[in-house]
Amino acid sequence: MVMEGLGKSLRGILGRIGNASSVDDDLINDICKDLQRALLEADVNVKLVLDLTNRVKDRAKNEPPAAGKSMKDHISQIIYDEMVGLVNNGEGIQLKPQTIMMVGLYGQGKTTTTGKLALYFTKKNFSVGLIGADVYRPAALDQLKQLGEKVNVEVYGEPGETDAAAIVKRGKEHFKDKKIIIIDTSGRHALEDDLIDEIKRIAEVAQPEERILVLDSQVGQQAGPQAEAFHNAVGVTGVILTKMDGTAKGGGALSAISKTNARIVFIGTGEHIRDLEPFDGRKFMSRLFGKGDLSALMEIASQEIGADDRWRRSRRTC
Ligand SMILES: Nc1nc2c(ncn2[C@@H]2O[C@H](COP(=O)(O)OP(=O)(O)OP(=O)(O)O)[C@@H](O)[C@H]2O)c(=O)[nH]1
Ligand SMILES: [Mg+2]
Repeated sequence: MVMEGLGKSLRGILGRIGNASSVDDDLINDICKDLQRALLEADVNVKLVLDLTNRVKDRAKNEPPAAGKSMKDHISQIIYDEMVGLVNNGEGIQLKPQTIMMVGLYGQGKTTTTGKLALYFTKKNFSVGLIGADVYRPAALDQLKQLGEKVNVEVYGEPGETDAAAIVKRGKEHFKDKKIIIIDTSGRHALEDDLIDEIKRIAEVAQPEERILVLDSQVGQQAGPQAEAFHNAVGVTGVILTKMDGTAKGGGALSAISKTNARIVFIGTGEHIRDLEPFDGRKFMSRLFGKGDLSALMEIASQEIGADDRWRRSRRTC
């Protein structure tokens, strides 16, 4: 899978730095090329990729390593920091009255995450109402109602009604005194025109401040086109990456945020209603790079080059 390939490529880049006999222009240029290739293959926007590698080169050239750090450590740290910067591209969800619309393909975790968000906002002392606008799957409303009961939040739904936008219109009216309204929408196995039409109509009626793309962390190279289609339809403002409790590293999120310019706001870490964590770019990147690899590599790298030599050599790079 391409996205797991990203983690592998990133680990390969750190490995290449660790194994190099010295840090010089050629090495920096080569690893920047590897980094470009890895990110472009992961569907990250060309401009973002070029900006990132230019910053890596610039910093490698102009920033001295911290005391006691080898050039290898230094370069690895710069790459890691810049990758964190790529995913840390905005604030979390604001704690203010608002309407939040969930979108995403079938089974990504929209309904579960709607329940989790309801709990999150009630804990912050907001009144919350949930609207069940999935008219596609018959059991969807019951699933949402069960979640609503768990967190003591009212769910508005109209069994039998097939017009999702009409439900949302009446649901918003019903919840006019609630501070937070969250709309659960239906999914499909693949991107289909009727789904896109439906969410467009819902967004028109609901005027949601947040349009959240719910993305399963296992989604690989399809993450980019999916995100793009939802973004073209409703303008995605945020991404929630679900099922991060599994083995997937969530590299697809990079393409999703690259296509939408949205930020990742939360990650889902389990099936339970409490399993929602604010997104942490450093944690995410450590996982993508492969836990422990960075610090282990830095330890090896730091033993190889003498401290006095480092800064002098670094000035010759790039
Ligand atoms: N392990 C794990 N499972 C999750 C997480 N989020 C959702 N799930 C599970 O994923 C499955 C699908 O979740 P739903 O919330 O029904 O997904 P959906 O996007 O609403 O699906 P549709 O409405 O059918 O499009 C369920 O079995 C959830 O329990 C998560 O963060 N971790
Ligand atoms: Mg659902």
